[in-house]
Amino acid sequence: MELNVLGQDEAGHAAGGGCSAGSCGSSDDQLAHLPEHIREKVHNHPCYSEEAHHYFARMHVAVAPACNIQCHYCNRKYDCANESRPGVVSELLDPLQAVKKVKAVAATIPQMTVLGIAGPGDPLANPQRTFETFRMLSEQAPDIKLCVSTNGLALPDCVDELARHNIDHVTITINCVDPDIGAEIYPWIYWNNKRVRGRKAAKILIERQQKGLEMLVERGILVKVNSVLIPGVNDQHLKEVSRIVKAKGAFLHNVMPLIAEAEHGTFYGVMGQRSPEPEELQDLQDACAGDMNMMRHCRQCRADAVGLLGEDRGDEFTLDRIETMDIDYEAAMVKRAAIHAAIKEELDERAAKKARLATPAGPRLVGVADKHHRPVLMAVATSGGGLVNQHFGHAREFLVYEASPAGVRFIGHRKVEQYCVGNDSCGDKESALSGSILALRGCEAVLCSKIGFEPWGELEAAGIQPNGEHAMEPIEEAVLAVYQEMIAGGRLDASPERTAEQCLMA
Ligand code: CLF
Ligand code: SF4
Repeated sequence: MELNVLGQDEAGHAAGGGCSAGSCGSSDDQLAHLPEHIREKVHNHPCYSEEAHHYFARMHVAVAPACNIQCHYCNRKYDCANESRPGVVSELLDPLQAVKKVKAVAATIPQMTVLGIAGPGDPLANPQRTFETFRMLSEQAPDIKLCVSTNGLALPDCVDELARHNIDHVTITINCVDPDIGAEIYPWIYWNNKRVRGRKAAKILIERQQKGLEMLVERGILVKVNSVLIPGVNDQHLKEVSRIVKAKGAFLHNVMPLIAEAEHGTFYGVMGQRSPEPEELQDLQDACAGDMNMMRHCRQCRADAVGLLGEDRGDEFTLDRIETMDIDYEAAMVKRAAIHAAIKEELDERAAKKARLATPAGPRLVGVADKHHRPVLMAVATSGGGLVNQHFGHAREFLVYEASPAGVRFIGHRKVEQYCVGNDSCGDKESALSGSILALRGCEAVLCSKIGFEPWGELEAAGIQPNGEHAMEPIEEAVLAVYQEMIAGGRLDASPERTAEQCLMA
């Protein structure tokens, strides 16, 4: 079957998945200033480059069951396909099974560029299984980038081994740099064959994380820092974390919301610790953004996630299914290289177009409005490729963009229950729609390829204007166009002496 750059067949069915896109701290514009060798490392990594995550997929293999610390937000389960959060997997794999699965996925989803090991425990607390997997993959599938995510406790002991296997993307989860705060997040660590508790444990962990970060930066390995935003625990403190990790050379900071539900059985879930509201997360990300590049498109993937960020195609690659697949990886690499080249061409074209639009001679993408026009949040339904290309009823998440006189920027995503699930159960539909309206609070428009009469009316009544006029257009251009329409329609707080047309030409 012929695949286009999105891995879609001629009928438009998403062989590469049904996810989404957005703009994060490492969007195309922010990559432009980077040295060539760094751009080369991040341009097709869906987590390190916002632009890349419109096109490229990642996968995780769950080869690392054990952990050497306990976090109050974690409860590792092995058989819960309905949960989507770090630490949860359906099948634990040994290294041989993992390599087979990676090759099967890479051959089926050619835009999968990155293999990450992220659990369900800590990869570096399982060094034999983790490095055996990396070793085999670097030999058998050299076209795949290798990536690892760790709590950092064992990191200083593993940096040389990571460098040996050409692993040039490492994520360290750093929730604090203050042991008193750490003692509220980590009840214990396992250190030198002993369980260490409280402040002393947190102090050791923090020192190991910071040392590991410094060692990786020294070796030129790109480091992303993940931090879990825990309201009332480290919310005020994370700006300091951001400042310090940036000063030490971390490439990107990813502040993620705490997931704490009683049914997950975590300490925080059971104790009723609340998760942050989207506005709290955005405010903190904005506050940290002054210090460093922020990632805003993280989907808090499962430890066995497969596909574009936000989608999970793991069911297509269960152990029994991959056993039946006959993979010719040499041939797959040829096809993968062709698709990667086509994606690169498309990305270059988009970047060139964006640059043209930003010149004084053309209509400007930024600075389109009078400074008196207030910012507007808009939700977008997309199935990838950076386009407004998804039916409202098919969306499982919406991307949220802010349009303002300063331009268009990605804010984050909001998960929803799919409205159209192929049955006529009005009760289900009603509750899915009211859930979506609640999730989209604060947004004034929702852009999608199509939308039914019924949800249209209810969204409008809730103050969210549905818009299907920009189907198949690039997201940022569509958001900008709707913002301009709002200005022209007098819906924003415009300066009375200037028309929208004048603002656009300004
Ligand atoms: Fe996986 Fe993490 Fe590598 Fe990405 S995920 S190990 S850096 S390949 Fe990405 Fe998923 Fe967020 Fe992680 S969206 S949870 S940041
Ligand atoms: Fe769970 Fe990861 Fe924390 Fe270990 S480091 S307890 S696996 S969240």
